[in-house]
Amino acid sequence: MAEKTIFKKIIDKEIPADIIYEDELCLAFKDLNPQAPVHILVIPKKEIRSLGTIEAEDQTLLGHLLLVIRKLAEDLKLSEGFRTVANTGKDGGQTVDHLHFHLLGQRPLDWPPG
Ligand code: IU
Repeated sequence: MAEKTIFKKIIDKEIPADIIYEDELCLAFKDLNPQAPVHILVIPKKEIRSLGTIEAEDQTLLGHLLLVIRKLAEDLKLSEGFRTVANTGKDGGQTVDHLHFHLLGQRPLDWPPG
């Protein structure tokens, strides 16, 4: 068995996280190193490495994650806008090999990224 990622350990409640939303398919928790006043990570409970490895069977799950992001943005009153990022692979800056969407908001965000 491969070593569990840190996010899998959070899903399994082996290590703590500041969880703000959970359902049968996903989990949302505060990023430990926030880059904006709101910085949430939304992750599937299913072990998917990245957007680079999603399959057709994940279609409903992926749509669910986006709807959860929209709901969280609404609950967190990000009415001026927000950014959703999924870093993928080495060049994408991915550091944890479990699919995650960053939800960033409550400040104006620069573009393009570095
Ligand atoms: P990335 O897209 O793979 O670079 O994002 C990983 C994020 O996970 C990053 O923003 C970290 O601050 C965050 N994180 C965390 O919230 N808790 C942890 O234990 C670890 C990373 I390791």
